[in-house]
Amino acid sequence: QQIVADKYREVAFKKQLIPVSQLEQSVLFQRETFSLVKNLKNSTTGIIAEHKRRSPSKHMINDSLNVFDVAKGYEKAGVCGMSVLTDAKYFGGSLDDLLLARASCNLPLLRKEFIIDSYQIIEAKAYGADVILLIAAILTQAEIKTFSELAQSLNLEVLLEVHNEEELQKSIMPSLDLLGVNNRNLKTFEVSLETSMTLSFLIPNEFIKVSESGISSTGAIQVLKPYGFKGFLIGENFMRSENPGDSAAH
Ligand code: IGP
Repeated sequence: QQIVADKYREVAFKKQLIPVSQLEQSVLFQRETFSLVKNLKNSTTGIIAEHKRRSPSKHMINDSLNVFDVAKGYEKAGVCGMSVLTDAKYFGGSLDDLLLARASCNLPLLRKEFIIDSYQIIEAKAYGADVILLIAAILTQAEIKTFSELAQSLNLEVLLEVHNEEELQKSIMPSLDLLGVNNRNLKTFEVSLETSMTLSFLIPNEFIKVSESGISSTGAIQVLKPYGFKGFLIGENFMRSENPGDSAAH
């Protein structure tokens, strides 16, 4: 909840600095977006590879890499999409990271952010994202509806993240594209792949199922596939490597 409070302040400040009208005029805002859904449907591996320098649970992961190279490496490895953390305070990311990733590759890019305001969705597109993340734990049903419909109108895809059944039940709506189960409990930081397995049965088939966090082996992917998961969001496991693209390639 501290993160959410920080985000409200951050957005209020940014709105004054760069108004929406200015974001909407940017070249990237006008471009055609890439589809993560399409890539995942056509893939046998389903990997969404993340750029993450650090996290509140693991502190430093890897600070010595250049996003541009990481994005190139992931693209070369043939992943379906890339996730870029843009939160500075807790994850050491930035919108510049997103811009650099956009300049470096043609992968669908997910803006990994705590979205609590429409402004961040316009911003996501203006900085090169194709997909936005909405976290059910921090949003009301009405907010999920407003934000996902806005994203849809901008041709951005929506990955909605849940961690339990209650979050899932309140969130299911047609304006979502991908449903992600976060195996990490954001309050305790505990990770369990069981979360994905249990919730998989409750996710309607029209959504692409994504399993997020704590996936550290191809074995884990093989375990999750029979539960209908098409996407696997992996951060730390790749970022610990000196060359994340090489890790993502096996
Ligand atoms: C990646 P991991 O355990 O492979 O590094 O996890 C990703 O799932 C994780 O970074 C994440 C996240 C989030 C980060 C999932 N949901 C919400 C910040 C906010």
